Amino acid sequence: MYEQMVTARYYEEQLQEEYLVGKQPAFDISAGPIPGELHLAAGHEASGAGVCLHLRDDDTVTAPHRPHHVAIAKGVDLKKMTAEIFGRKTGLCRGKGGHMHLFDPDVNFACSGIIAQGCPPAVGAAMAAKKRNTDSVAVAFLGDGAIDQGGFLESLNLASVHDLPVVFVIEDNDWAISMPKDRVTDVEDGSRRAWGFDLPGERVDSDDAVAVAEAAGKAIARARDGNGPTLLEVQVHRRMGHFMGDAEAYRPEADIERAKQLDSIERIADDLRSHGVEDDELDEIRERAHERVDDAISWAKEQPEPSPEEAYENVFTNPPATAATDGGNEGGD
Ligand SMILES: Cc1ncc(C[n+]2csc(CCOP(=O)(O)OP(=O)(O)O)c2C)c(N)n1
Ligand SMILES: [Mg+2]
Repeated sequence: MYEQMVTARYYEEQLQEEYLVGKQPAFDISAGPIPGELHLAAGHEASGAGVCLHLRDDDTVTAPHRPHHVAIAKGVDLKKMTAEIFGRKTGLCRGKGGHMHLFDPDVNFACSGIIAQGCPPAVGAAMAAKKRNTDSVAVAFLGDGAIDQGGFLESLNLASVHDLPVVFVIEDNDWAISMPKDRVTDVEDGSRRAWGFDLPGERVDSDDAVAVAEAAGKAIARARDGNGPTLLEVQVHRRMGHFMGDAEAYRPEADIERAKQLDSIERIADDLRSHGVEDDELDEIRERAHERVDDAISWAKEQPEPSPEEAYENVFTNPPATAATDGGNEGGD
């Protein structure tokens, strides 16, 4: 878990630098090597590492718009994922998805920028696993801002009534963009949503990867053993703005400071030390993680960009009639 967590943190620190290239002084979201939005998950690492520790490649994971820590812990190909984020042709989705739309069929991972969108497909994957008589499970990650969405609530119901092997993991970072949680819901503990669907619900009230791993271990074993779904909520903290370029004028300084102090990585490192792991060993793990990230980023930056003609391949539309060229598709519908 420590290795996954330091990989994710360092990965995002590097992406942060790359992202800012060419975007300043006046913030231009489309400029630079990483065009578009970028939502960093620094401060969420305990949740991805603690849950995915129990998963196999054939288990399915869906994540929301803040996906990197989960993707890394699930074992998504780091090179192809980075190429995707840089919009390169060899990326997971040929450079068309970007950082919110990563899809890796080798490890059954997908994410989406639409809030709560990952819940119905996770239920579908769980239903498929059950019908095929396998012991694969599915996990849907979502944010606290998604717990009032219909897609989530309907997924809980379907999972419950069909006893499906699926676990829902709410990452509660107290914020949905600039909206504090208590202004949009009266349910302080999101795992209580489970009660209305006759499911077990549990909240892990700290950024503690070991506590997450314990709660997730029980929930995933329950799903794998054919005993149905569970809803977990994990307290995490958003160390950054909602996305890169967010000035966070709405956020009290003390809250930003608090998020930085509650560092799950420091916490797990202290845990490991108290169990006799030497600093040298931790350094070795960190160095190995950094090397892997540096390799992935330099590989991705050398990859070719897709050609403009490829824009209409593998999508559900044809080029507009005005864009038709010789031998091209004259559709427009
Ligand atoms: C269905 C839908 N509504 C609104 C948005 C715009 N939006 C993007 S992120 C976000 C807030 C998400 O908050 P939360 O689920 O708590 O995740 P966090 O960003 O805190 O990790 C919203 C409303 C969206 N992407 N999809
Ligand atoms: Mg949130």
